[in-house]
Amino acid sequence: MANKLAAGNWKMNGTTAQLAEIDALHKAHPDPSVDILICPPATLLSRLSDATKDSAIATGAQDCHAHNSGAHTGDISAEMVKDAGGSYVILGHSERRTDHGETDAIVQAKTQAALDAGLIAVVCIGETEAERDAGTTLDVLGTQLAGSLPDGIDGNTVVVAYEPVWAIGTGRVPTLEQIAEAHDFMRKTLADRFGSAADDIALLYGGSVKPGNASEIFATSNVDGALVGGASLKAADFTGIITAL
Ligand code: G2H
Repeated sequence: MANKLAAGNWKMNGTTAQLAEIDALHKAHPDPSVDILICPPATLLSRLSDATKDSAIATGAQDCHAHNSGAHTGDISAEMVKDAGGSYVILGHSERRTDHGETDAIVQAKTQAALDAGLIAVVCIGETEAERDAGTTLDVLGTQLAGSLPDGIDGNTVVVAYEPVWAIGTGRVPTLEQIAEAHDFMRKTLADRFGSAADDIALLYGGSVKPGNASEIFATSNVDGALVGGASLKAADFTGIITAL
């Protein structure tokens, strides 16, 4: 298995002043055995990539279009992410699925575009609170995995993030048993479809990860890292999470 991955998703937060947190992150000398990724708003990707290019911190976008170019006002393509210095792209985040009506088929097409451009796709899945209450969590995760991932992927091209929708930005975190159940299910589902190529696909947990809960989450079965929103905005918090990995 590759290094653990600490991925920061800045969401729609940060203007140029936010780049100071990267200086602070560099100065904190985070654990070199942990891969670090920051996905800022698209407006900061080029500058952030320049600021991190001689460091171990990778950068990425929070979305890309399924096409490389064309009349798609407001969108950016995977090639543009790559050109701006990014090496990853988050796809299918629940906020994209909810706010922009992204279906599994759209996420799959975007993932294929990302792979074609040479990016690593961080594909997000997760159940709503109603789905968990109805006892359909694993069915939902299975459907999202089947529909969102293209054929032919492996650990060099895709990372999967489990983000229960009800845990995102809420401060609520699943029990360790619930996280383990979801991650064990994802590992088996990926192995059933992709065989040994899936062995190295990193499985991230995301949803209200903080320095104070990171250690126990990272010690959970089949958790290979975290996708972190709010706590990635401050270098001190993010360093605390990296240190816990
Ligand atoms: C889940 C996560 C980052 P937060 O969306 O993807 O955000 O850590 O703020 O819950």
